[in-house]
Order: sequence, then structure tokens, then C-alpha cells
Amino acid sequence: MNRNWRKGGKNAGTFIAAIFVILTSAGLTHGVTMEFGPEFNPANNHYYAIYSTGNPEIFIGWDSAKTAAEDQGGYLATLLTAEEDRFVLDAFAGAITLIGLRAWIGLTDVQEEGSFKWVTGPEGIQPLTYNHWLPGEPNDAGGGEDYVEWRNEPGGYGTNQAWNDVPIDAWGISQFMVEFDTNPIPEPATFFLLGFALIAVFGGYKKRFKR
Ligand SMILES: [Ca+2]
Ligand SMILES: [Ca+2]
Ligand SMILES: [Ca+2]
Repeated sequence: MNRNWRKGGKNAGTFIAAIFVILTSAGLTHGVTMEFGPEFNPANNHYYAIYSTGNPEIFIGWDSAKTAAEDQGGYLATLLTAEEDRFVLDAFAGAITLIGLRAWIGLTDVQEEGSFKWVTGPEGIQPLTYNHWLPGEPNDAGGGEDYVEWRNEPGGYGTNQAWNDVPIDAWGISQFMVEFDTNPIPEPATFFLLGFALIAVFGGYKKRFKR
């Protein structure tokens, strides 16, 4: 009896954990959602998506965005080459035209002022070899701009579609760009297997009441 109870408890724990995995993979536990994408880049087999807080009035800091990107299984995008930069501009051109985008990317000069580095990708810390700054940027305005936004607002500041350094908790940024090495949307087959596993676990959980 005691043993059966323990078995049931363990199965219940597995069941709850499985639900948590589903919620996590759906991005529901962090208050952020995928707004655009994922877009596949055949040049490097990576995927790119714009995530947001879901409300342009609710901002997110660079460090929180970095954590949220990792929680989604990716990282703040690293636009290492002109080709990669061009890809995301083309991929999100529709969204830019529609609403404009201000999204964090994985670039910072927090360790050494003026020396910007990509710090988030699987390639490890990368010095800046290609750049796409807005005219006059990076300007370290007020001496406290160490993190970079990918800023594209047609008709506004950012018409040139490029980068700008801003403070870590910059006012007005509710989006971030996430890069993935594999497709962040599970294939239907994965959902099927997960559902099958849930039924099996739940079946085991119910069984103990019959004994
Ligand atoms: Ca990259
Ligand atoms: Ca700076
Ligand atoms: Ca700036």
C-alpha cells in the first residue's frame, strides 16, 4: 500500500513535470511570446524570431531578454556578418513596415567602453568585425549606453535600419531577437510523442486507484 502510494506520487510528479515542459516549450511561463518568426536562414541553418512582452508599454531589459532567450532554447541574436545582418532585415521587413521593431541583440561594450563584442552565441565571445551602426552611433550617450538594440522604425529614428547603443534598461524596448541553432517550433511528431508519453504516465497514475 505504502509502496503503491509512493509510486503514484512519483507518477504524479512526472505528470506535472511533463505539463511544465509543454508550457515551457510553448513560452507561456516567462511572460514573453514569439511575435514574428521563426525565420530559417539556409546559409547557416539557424532560425531567428522576434519575441516581445506582448505589450509595447511593458519594457524588458537586456539582461532579462538574454535570460528569456536562453529559457526559450536560443540566445540573443548575433549578427556576425553582413549576410546574416541582411538576412534578418529581409526576414522581418514585413514586421518593420507594419509596426517597426526595437529588439535587443547580443552585442555589448559593458566590459570595456567602446569595445563592442558579441557575447551570446555558441561561437563564444566575438569581436566586432562587421557593424551596422546608425549614423552617429554608438555614442554612449550620457556615459551609460553599453547594450545594443536593433532599431528599425520606418519614418523615425532608425530609418536606416541599423544598430544603436542604449542603457541596459532602455525606455521603449519591449522586444528582443532570438537566434536558434535548431527549429524552436517542435515538429508535429514531437507533440505526438509528448502526448503519447503523457497518456502513458497518466494511465499509470490512474492505475493505483484500482488496486
Ligand atoms: Ca548568429
Ligand atoms: Ca558604451
Ligand atoms: Ca546610442
